Amino acid sequence: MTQETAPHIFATDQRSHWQSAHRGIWFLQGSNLDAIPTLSILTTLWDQPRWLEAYHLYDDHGSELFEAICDLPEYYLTRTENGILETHAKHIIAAAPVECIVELGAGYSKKTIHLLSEQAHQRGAGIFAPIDVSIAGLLASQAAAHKDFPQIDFHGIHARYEDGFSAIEKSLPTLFVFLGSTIGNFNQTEFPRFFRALAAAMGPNDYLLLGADRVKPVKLLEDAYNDSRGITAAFILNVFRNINRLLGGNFDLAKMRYHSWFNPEWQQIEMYAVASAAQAIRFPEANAGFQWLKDERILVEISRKFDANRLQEQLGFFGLTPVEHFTDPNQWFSVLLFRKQN
Ligand code: AVJ
Repeated sequence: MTQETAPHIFATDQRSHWQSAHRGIWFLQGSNLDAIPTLSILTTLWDQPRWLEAYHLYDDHGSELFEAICDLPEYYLTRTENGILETHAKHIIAAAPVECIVELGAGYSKKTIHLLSEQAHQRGAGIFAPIDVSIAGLLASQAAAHKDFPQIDFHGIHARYEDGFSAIEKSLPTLFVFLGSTIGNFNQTEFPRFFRALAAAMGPNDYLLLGADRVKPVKLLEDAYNDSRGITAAFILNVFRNINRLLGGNFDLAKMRYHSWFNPEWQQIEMYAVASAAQAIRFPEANAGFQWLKDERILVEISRKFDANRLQEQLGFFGLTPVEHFTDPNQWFSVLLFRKQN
């Protein structure tokens, strides 16, 4: 363990709780990110309908499959959002006079590079602090950022989003960045909880840049989540391999299939695993089990689609004022800039 002192990106009363395991990578003392999430998995699997938290999709193989999804011709999201940021990064950074960029989710994506590059160009200095539960992702971002932006200070935050953003010093002018329409994964309970916590963590000089996928013709939406190469299906069903590994379960991937559709009332893509034959699911280590009946569905992931204006109004109730709305020529995706109300 290196004896580095936690930097001033952390609030004074938080600083003593953050330690570095690798130079420039910080973690919260006592938070165990490696604990096996047995209860979180079992409680949702016993719910009706049975469902899973999207979080479990991203083991190593799942993360690779998601990278492959981003390159699919049908998956317009990544490409479209990247185009918006490439076109407007200059304007975004000019409109948000900050010292620090905190990104929720690591990755050293093309999208982030547009922002960092403008920060370096317009201000000649800055801090980049990605928050992620993957240490490998943070180390990769760190190596790349050091090389490309030596004038930008890197502080990786190895934590859950909420633990990470709540620790940021409120008087440090910060742009929080949450891209990729990851907010689409939040259900009706998680969504307000997340924004309440984020808004409470933001100081009076802070901004939020949010990527949100929009409602659009159903065919475009459904194709994006049911690609012809079957990569989305593999990504969704892989969660059961991960759960077998984490909990010693016996899900049989050969006896399930992928099904997804756009639910028009809830304005969300719902991604299911459907049992193609009955399976007796057992978790011997937890002394638990259930019958997964033929044709019964487990909801593995949702991806909500948004109306940009309504989303702006809704976030207003959390004290976030819309500053700018950036979109693509088709209006398929929105990148929204908000300012925290004083
Ligand atoms: C990472 C949540 C933005 O909802 O589009 C892609 C995940 N799942 N294809 C999305 C996903 C299946 C993705 N997000």
